[in-house]
Amino acid sequence: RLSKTITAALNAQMTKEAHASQIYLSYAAWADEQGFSGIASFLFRHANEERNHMMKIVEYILKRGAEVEVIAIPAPPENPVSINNCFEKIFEHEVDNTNAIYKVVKLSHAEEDWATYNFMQWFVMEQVEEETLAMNLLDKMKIAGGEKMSSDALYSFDKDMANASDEV
Ligand code: OFO
Repeated sequence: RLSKTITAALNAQMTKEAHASQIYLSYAAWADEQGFSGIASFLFRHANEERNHMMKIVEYILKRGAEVEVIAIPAPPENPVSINNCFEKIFEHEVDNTNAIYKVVKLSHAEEDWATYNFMQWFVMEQVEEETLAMNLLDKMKIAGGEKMSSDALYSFDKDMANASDEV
């Protein structure tokens, strides 16, 4: 059975995943408005992924017979100022989320809740994927000039992103 602290931590993480989904959603809409439909499509797909992460936690809490608490999702941060900045913000957010996940892992370890500890390992590995993905994209942009990327380079980056794999 899930303890009160673990239930609260999982609910908080569930809301964090929903928040991440909203962040991707808002950046996707922003990218689309800027004319970058490929990047927008990548970000919309990722918004769905984060929602799936949220559902994964909801299902786990329910499966363990504990209570799911759906609360308000904080508003996403301000829009990025450039495509490069967009992925920098995404990377920072993913690192932040990794730290939040580690806290749940730590807590489940401390409570010797091995089922939750095991459940959380999927998220640990998923964060490795997502941080690497964001880092790779930032590297790609860096090679193409980073903040000073030419419109040609941005154009082809956007085109690539339309069909880019969401996995590393
Ligand atoms: Fe961005 O990943 Fe969820 O956990």
